[in-house]
Amino acid sequence: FDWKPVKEYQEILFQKFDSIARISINRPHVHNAFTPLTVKEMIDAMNICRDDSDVRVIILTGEGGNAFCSGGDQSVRGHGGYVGTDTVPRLNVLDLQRIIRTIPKPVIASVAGWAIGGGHVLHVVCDLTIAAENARFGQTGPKVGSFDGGFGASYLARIVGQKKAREIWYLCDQYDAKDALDMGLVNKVVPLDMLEETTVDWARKIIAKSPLAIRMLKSSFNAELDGQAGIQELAGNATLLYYLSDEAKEGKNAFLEKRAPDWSKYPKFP
Ligand code: 2NE
Repeated sequence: FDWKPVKEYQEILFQKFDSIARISINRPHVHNAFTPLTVKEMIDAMNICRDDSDVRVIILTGEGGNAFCSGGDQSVRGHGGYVGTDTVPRLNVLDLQRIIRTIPKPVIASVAGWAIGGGHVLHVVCDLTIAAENARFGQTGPKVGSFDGGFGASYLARIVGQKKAREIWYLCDQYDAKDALDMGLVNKVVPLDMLEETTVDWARKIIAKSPLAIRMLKSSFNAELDGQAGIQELAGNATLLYYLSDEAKEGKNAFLEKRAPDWSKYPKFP
């Protein structure tokens, strides 16, 4: 595929091709563990994707073929979080999770090799996951002195069920691609050399659908689970649609023209 760089970063690649954005962690020497900078760069790329109306689907992946992401880089884990050059301890991957969750475009995790720890949670929060046959999944938190009780626990439990989610966290076992498919943790398993092609194929199938319908569906799936924040997201989309209507424009125009709005001409539905 003719991926074209969108912006240069230190720890990720950010490319685009045919309305598909590709954000890839580029730290294969540590199985694509993330630092605060990796996460900051991913957030920046996601924000660019949000504003770029030509981007319809985002692929999240990792360089090298051996790892999607191995979670937080333990070598920069300090007192209270992961520490970057600014010396501030952070858990900014939680901000990234929320952006993946709420960006009004589908995010597909394309997983080759390890998706472990905080890296596993990243694929969990993506809308869809395509796994290569060499993919291996699991949480390590309780082994290395960490845990993610947010989407990493509650949304995981929504996907695989309470018993399985507790098993994944309490035992910290590793699961291969077939195990993951069997428990509904991934959507499809393909040979490694078909991973990118299949992921792009799925992205293209989504792109062929109504953008607003896909946007409304993503926020609707979230709304059921995300409480007030989920309702806000869905309601924001309702407001967007309302702003497109003549009825809403009449309200604004009447205010600016200092007259009473005339709602009589707009259709009322049963
Ligand atoms: C992923 C796994 C099981 C792979 O094992 P293996 O044997 O195939 O590879 P190896 O030799 O362990 O890893 C290759 C190199 O990558 C580094 C290793 O230290 C090693 O470096 P060298 O010895 O060659 O110099 N590496 C791998 N993962 C790393 C990491 N996360 N941080 C720093 N360096 C890493 C095995 O590597 C493994 O278990 N990795 C650790 C997974 C892990 O525990 N991640 C953190 C979980 S906590 C978290 O992510 C988190 C959270 O819970 C809450 C909020 C935010 C983050």
